[in-house]
Amino acid sequence: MLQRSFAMLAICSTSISFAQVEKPFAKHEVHRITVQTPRQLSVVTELADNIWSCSWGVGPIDAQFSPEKLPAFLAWADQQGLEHARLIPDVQSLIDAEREQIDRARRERNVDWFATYHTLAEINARLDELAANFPAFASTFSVGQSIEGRTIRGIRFSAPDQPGNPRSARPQVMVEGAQHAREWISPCVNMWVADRMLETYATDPAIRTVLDSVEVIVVPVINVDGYEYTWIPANRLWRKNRRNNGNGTFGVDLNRNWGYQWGGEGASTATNNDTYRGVSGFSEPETQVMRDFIAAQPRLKAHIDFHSYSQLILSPYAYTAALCPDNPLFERINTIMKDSIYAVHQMNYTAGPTYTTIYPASGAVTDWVYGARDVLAWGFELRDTGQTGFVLPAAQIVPTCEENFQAFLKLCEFSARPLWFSLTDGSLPNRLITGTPASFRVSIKNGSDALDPAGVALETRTSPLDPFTSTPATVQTPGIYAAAFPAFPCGATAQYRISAGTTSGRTVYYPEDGSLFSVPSADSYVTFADDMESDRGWTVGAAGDTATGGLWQRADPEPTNAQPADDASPAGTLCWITGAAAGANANANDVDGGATTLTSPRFSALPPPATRVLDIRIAYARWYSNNTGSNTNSDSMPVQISNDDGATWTQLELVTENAAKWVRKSISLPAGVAPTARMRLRFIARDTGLASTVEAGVDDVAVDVYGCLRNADVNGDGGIDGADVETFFLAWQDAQPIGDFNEDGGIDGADVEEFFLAWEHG
Ligand code: 0X9
Ligand code: ZN
Repeated sequence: MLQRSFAMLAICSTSISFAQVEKPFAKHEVHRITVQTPRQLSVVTELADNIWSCSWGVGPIDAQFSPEKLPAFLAWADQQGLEHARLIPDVQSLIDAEREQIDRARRERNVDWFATYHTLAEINARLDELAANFPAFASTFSVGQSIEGRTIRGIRFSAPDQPGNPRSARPQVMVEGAQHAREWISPCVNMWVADRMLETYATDPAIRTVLDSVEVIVVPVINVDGYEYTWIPANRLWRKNRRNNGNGTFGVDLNRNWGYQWGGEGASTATNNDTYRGVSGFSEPETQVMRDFIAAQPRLKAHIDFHSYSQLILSPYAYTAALCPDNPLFERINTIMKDSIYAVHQMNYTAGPTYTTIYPASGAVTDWVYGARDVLAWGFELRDTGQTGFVLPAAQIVPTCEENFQAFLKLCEFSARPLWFSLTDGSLPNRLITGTPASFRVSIKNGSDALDPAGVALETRTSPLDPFTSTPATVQTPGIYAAAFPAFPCGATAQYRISAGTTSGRTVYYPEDGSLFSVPSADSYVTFADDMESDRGWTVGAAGDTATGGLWQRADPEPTNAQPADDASPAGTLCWITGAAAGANANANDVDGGATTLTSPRFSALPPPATRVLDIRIAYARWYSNNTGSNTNSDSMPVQISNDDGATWTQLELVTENAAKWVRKSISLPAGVAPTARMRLRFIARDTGLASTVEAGVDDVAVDVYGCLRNADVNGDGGIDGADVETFFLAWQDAQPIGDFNEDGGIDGADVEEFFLAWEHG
């Protein structure tokens, strides 16, 4: 065995045999620690040998400890009552296994390029090979030089010119990777993008469509010096570039060095820190040449910066919690990409704005690409979720590439669209209320074409047989267009779409796939509404309640990290809350010792007479928190409805979501619960089993019956008159279907009563 490894060393001089080097990370453990205070965060940073997740705040953080440093950490964590779990028992064994796998793959011939990890030289050789194999499609380029003088290289490719479709007019999509040296899976995914698109263009119609419509630009390794450095096993976990900071420390975090909002939150001024931002924005040659390269791409529409690990899809901004102007568009594409990843290997990637989804980070590439260049930009965190972290086993290279390639393809499809539509309100209207004006708002951003702002309209119809009615849309705020829905008869379902003209004379539609949105129209009857500003007769306490603290009270809540600072209503201050006072900490006035039940006063959910009910909705705003302190997520809050004054209850939902905000729910009355005039709603906040921090709130309860007055025009002649009375009574006597006017399955006196009520209404 030893001999064999010496033999390998002789053949393959660039490889460093794992047997020859020391084992600097032997028995190093990685722990996930949930830090609760900034002080705890800085203690963890001091006690750890290396931070794996460069988090700048409270919450989970992954940190590596040597056997020498581990005992001090464990003792301190116990003393602080800090939650922590061991993710990796021995970092060295992962690195050793990785090295053995690389050596093995090199010994075997004809192994797939993606079966193992590759050096910078191998990556560059593969770029040249691809360009040589597909000269009509691909060419390599040099971005510029690193601080140690290495060349940052890339490849660009698209289908050759076609009639009316020259390459020079196609939108561009860019991917890049390895700003962070140790995140080895990142270059793999970049290389997969180039490899798969070029190799399968001829045989895969989906790839053909994409490469006929966009140009792809790939820069697999930005931090060339750092990447090369990590191929020495003892440096495997290096993150930054290799700048000599002149004080004995090395490296600037390239993803903190981009010059848009540089120097803000989530970056360090300390040269030895893994998130050291550099002396100024774009102080590093690597970010300078990348900046100039990106700025020189005239039709760049979308950009992905690949990192690892955590399985995240991160949209701007990273430097602030404020949502970026195109957040609705990002959310739409985030969901499309997330779903396309999941479809491949059922892997969950969490998507959202960077600041809130991972942590604050200023000087990140995505903020510059989006903020300074107005190009849609993402940071992806690839596999895994901490089981192996940066040292992802080679067996996961292909599946990771496969799933992220699908997200990339979706982004290419999106980039090729003439205009980008998204819902400014996050979702479609789920109902139009007759007599209440409603408008549809949509955000439109230029994609590969440009919008003609005068040419935006809402097109509606109620039947496929009808022509569309067009209502012009007007600009609300830049990029956001609104158009009023015309009036629809109660019970009709409106079908609609947005049409938009482009400056090049095209008309494009949203939905883009030729389908239509639809929304039912109904009358609305609010039978109960309470914003909790006055005492409407809610009661606290029910049989079985044993809570000893944190009982429900109607109050203005005091903020903690588990409890809101305000009620939910736009106007007003009061809500129902478990233990309104903040106390010494979040755990001081939460629910303790069992359940506390909040029960509504009696209310009606009955429709007005002669109404055909389409839906009955129970709406409320709720707060729930069970993810601070110890034994997180060990509790839940049932929300239940009764139609017999509280004798029996049916569950509407079991709340476990720690949303950290008020969540508005609107839930249909379950089919098995008939509406009565003796309805009640209740919320059971509880701390059961393991003691944990539970805070709950309720506000803005409303009960809405949606329906339409039954149509007394039973003979269908368009008028409501004596002839309808005659038709109804004949049908009623003969037990014909029309006689069951209230549609309850029987023909009886109630039908007569409802018919006359409806008839009188006209
Ligand atoms: O801290 C970072 O730079 C990234 N996480 S990592 O663990 N790979 O270091 C996240 C930053 C978000 N990425 C981009 N905005 N590009
Ligand atoms: Zn990274």
